[in-house]
Amino acid sequence: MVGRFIVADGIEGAGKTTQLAFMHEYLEQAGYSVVVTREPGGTTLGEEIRALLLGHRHDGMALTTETLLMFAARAEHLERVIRPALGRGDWVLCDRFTDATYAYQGGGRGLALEQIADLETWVQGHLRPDLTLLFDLSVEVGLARAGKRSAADRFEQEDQAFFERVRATYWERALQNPNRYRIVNANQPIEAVRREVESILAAITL
Ligand code: Z5A
Repeated sequence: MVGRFIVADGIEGAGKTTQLAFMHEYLEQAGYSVVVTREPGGTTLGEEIRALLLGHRHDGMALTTETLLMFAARAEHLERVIRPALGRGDWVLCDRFTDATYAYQGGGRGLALEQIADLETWVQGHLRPDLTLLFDLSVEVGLARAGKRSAADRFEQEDQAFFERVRATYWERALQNPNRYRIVNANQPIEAVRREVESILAAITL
């Protein structure tokens, strides 16, 4: 069996984590062996890097440092989790991946996209997701959903303009790679989003 690498991405509060749980259930019921993971994180070292990236101990961290830490966590994740799972024929469902680096460090913070592309090639070689579900919704709704949770992390404290740039960058990438992306309207009730996601999964598991 050939494994597939599927990523859920989008702005803050888009409902990725909620929908990944449904995707996991759907694929397991269809008989696939599934690994669910996330970025930054997914390994012991990656989760420690995540704490450095999201916490406030290093507010004002240089953009280069932030980007390299994202890719350091990703290198570990690829080596220990993603490549071995795909090698076994498992399906990998990942909450965020390199599109988030383009969107947040590139679009949001202004790092040149070519520099991110260089790191992507170095760390990933030819590996890219087979499919990326972009959960799209207005920044206002996303921030309102996320705001109902715990205190803001280092990314969540950014302003609306930052998240508008992040969202625009996801859209640009999706439009440039239409074969790899499916845009999901995340501005609907959970059950309606779930139905859209299930129809995408049904089409690729035929
Ligand atoms: N980051 C980066 O900068 N560069 C990178 O390369 C990578 C990441 C990989 C952590 O990501 C941060 O890392 C992220 C970008 C940065 N920061 N930001 N912003 P994360 O994915 O762990 O954190 P997150 O985006 O903050 O996740 P999130 O807010 O938890 O979003 P979500 O997973 O998309 O949403 P959710 O947890 O499923 O739902 C949020 C709430 O909304 C929850 O109460 C749900 O019950 C509710 N919800 C969900 N769907 C709906 C619908 N349809 N209607 C109403 N309410 C809903």
